[in-house]
Amino acid sequence: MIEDALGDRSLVVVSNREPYVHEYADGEPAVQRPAGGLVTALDGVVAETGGTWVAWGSGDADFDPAVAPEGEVRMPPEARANSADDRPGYTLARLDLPRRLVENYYYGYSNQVLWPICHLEADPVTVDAKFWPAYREANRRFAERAVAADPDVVWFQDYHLGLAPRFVREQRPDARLVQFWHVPWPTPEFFEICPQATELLRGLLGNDAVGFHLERYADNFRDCVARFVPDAEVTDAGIRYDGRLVETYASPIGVDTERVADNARSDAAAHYWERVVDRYDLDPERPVVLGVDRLDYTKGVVERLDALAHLLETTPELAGEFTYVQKGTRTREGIPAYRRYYDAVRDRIAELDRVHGTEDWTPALYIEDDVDDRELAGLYRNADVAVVSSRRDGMNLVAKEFVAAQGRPFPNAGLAQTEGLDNPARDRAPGALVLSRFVGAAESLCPAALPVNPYDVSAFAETIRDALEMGEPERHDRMASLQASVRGEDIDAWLATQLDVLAGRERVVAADDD
Ligand code: ADQ
Repeated sequence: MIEDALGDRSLVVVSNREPYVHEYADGEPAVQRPAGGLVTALDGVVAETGGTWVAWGSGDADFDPAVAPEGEVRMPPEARANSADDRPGYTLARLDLPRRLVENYYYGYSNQVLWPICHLEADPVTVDAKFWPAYREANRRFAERAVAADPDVVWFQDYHLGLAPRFVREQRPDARLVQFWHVPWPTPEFFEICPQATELLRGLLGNDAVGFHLERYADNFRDCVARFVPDAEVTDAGIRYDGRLVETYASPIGVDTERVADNARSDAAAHYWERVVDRYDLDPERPVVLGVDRLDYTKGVVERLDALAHLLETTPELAGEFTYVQKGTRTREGIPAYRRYYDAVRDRIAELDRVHGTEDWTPALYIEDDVDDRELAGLYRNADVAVVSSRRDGMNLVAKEFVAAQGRPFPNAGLAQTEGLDNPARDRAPGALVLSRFVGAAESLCPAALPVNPYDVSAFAETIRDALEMGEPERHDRMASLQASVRGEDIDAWLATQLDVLAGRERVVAADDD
């Protein structure tokens, strides 16, 4: 697929995060494999082209002389440099960024200015005079390293790299540059609070194409260009800027549905769930409501816990009838708003348990285990209800992974028949999904997923109750529809579109069946 798309053109992928991290374990550098479908999928693409992946080297052993003194290492780990066999591989080019730069470009501009603005959150926006120069400097370094790889095609990932395309364009007017923006793009009325609105847009217009999950985000981007870049002309064919035509496109990201379904059926998934049941003394007959989130204020975890508290206050007969399991991951802890958010989540969970808990029942659990994909799938498959309640989210892959993990066909015979294992996963109906209207995934998953406005506490509480009370036939019907959507927009479909765009090929848009 990749060879067809790019031929012998060389590809350079640029992202803030690296696909493999070297960390010291017992004093020795050890490579950590990526978790999650996106990195795995991109890893496969770059490996097939034999190209270069430029990223910030964040691991403490990344620059160990035994690993990569100059920051360059052959990846994936199995691919040996100059190997006689033809196993694919690529060069991971790690940038050794000074701590101060990382603080101001990553924890600063990227995550205290751009992230909240893109998610329509004005309050957490914090502008420090050091942030923007650091963002420029970091982007310049990413761009320089990309140019050094002599690329024909450069593929930038996400909002940390808004200026790099322009820097690369200045040195490589002939290269094809494409960027995928993984978070929403706000309306001009909101984007104008960004002090560097115009410069940032000019940076992105260094690309030949800029991709978003939804058409709506691409429309917002074009509206922002029309408003803030006076010398750009927004036309139906694209944006005319600097003598070039910049295309925008929408391409909803998805998950590797087979892989997630296999993970959910694995022994590791069953074992992990068994451990959770034992550790917290969960009653196997009591339904589980699940939340899986990075503890980011955009994810609406606090709103969800408030809705659960409201539900128990207004419907006391539900006491003891379910357990809420919050799988959390701490994130961006260098930023005060994130540390406060973590505390707020923990406090609310403690409060729920204090106010509503009894000797036989703990209403809410918090799990912070470092889980792999299979263990995570074990949580998904054993939940009766999953709640994704982001205040705003570009797409949200947790919702899609939950759907894919419910397996097929139903009822899930595979789980019950896992050999040699007293598998605690019940042979039962699939879980129900409660989904915020404000995530990109809602466009394809609602109304088969029960839609909620996370700000509407009483309606949210009622929807959780509806999901808990949903009968088996309805669970099957809804899940069949959700699975069709998730399979139709999976990671392969997303990658195929990206490859077409990277290659500059005409894309064939599938005709609607009806
Ligand atoms: P994120 O904000 O990180 O991604 P999301 O898409 O929900 O949000 O999750 C990404 C991955 O993290 C998923 O594969 C999930 O399995 C994993 N994950 C999340 N919480 C976890 C937890 N507590 N424990 C273990 N794993 C966890 C950004 C955008 C999204 C967009 C993606 C991809 O914010 O809107 O869907 O990029 O484009």
